[in-house]
Amino acid sequence: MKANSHVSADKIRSDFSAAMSAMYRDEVPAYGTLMSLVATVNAETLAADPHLKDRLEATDSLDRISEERHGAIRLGTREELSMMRRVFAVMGMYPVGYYDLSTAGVPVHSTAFRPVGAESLSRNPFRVFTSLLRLDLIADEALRHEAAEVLAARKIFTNEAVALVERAEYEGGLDAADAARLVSEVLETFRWHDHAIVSTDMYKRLHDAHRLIADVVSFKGPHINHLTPRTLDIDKVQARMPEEGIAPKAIVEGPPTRACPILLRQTSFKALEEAVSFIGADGSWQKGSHTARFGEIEQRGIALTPKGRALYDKLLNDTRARVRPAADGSNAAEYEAALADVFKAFPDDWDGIRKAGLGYFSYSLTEKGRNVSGRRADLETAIEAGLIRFDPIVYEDFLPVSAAGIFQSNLGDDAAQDFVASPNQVMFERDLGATVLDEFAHYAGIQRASLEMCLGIVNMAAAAE
Ligand code: OOG
Ligand code: NI
Repeated sequence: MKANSHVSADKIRSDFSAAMSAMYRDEVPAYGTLMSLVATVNAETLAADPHLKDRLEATDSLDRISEERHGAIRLGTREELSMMRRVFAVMGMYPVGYYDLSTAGVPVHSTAFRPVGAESLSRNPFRVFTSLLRLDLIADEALRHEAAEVLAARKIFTNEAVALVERAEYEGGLDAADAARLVSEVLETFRWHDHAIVSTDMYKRLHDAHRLIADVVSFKGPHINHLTPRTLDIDKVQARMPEEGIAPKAIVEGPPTRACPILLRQTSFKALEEAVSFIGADGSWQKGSHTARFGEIEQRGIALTPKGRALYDKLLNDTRARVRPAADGSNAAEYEAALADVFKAFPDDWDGIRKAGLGYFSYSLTEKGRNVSGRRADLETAIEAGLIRFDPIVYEDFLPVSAAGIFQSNLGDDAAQDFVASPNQVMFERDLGATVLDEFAHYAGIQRASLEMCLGIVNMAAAAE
């Protein structure tokens, strides 16, 4: 097949995220309500701030502002994880970052499959936070074996999906018809199944070990557990959820509201209790329920350097030492006040963040810089002379503490449980069949390349004088 008849990975990803969105809205009506609320608030925010509108018009496509930015799934075996990696690669999504959630009482470790590179991100930024269950963290040996057996017997990908992925790998891409088939075949993997593959009794035992284990092991496939559109005003959406009849989690995860947003703020509505049938002792179906699926929203800010991230982590810990947010929301206002107060220690102007080495920036030449002549300049001189400008690089990844907060509120707030912290990136990468991209190195690389380009041009011009 000629390579030029292949559709781009970006297009397959866009089609896939659109298909997933339609399926999820259909399966979880409250999610559709959240989507409409987000669209309304985004429209209001834009109408109230023409400056914001101009800025977004220049950098993002406005018509896609309220679309999904991410979703999440939880896998059971290494075979599932490595196949998922191959599926996402066809969609231009690659594993970035390693997240150990055992520290937060959740027996999984994770990565984010996402587009890498400004152009792919701007075409469609959809990513999937993908967790792998760690049966090694389950104390009950008998249960561990049973769970492993159930997982080994299930098949989460259709034969057609696997065949299409193999074709894409072999031929370097897919034509339009195959790409469309891949999207619909892969969608099957993420679909909800209201008939479990375990008995009521086993579900209960899995659930008692950890609710998340029951969620991963009991079903035919790794149903998408949430989707997350982008909001321009997360506080407003959080405040208005109850008016729309959906119950938000107690607090917005992540940093406080700021003039210069950092990292990622996110919140969700609580997972819904859904009817599920389990296999009865006599082979008939028994009615029961399961709680897993929810809707989330996110607002992103600047990517932080290791130094900035360490400061963020410290301030978040300090806040939580002062006020521990209660699951029922009873001290949410107090927590928010403490968060805002503690985070005063984090500079809240772009140049302050830059000069303190806390965030990553992309440098570019100004109009004046493009027509530069004269003396050689170092970066600070060139910025002061108005030759070079800097813009924050958006954080495209996730935050383990926030992720744990999201997991926790959606697993039921009584599910908090302690595991010994045991990050195992080596094991994760072996199971994945690839290494994950280091997010810090990646942002640093973008910053460095932009800087070298600018200084190169400024100083080349000076040298030519
Ligand atoms: C994933 C939670 C992580 C986020 O936004 O931090 C996540 C899960 O619940 O499976 O999506
Ligand atoms: Ni999420």
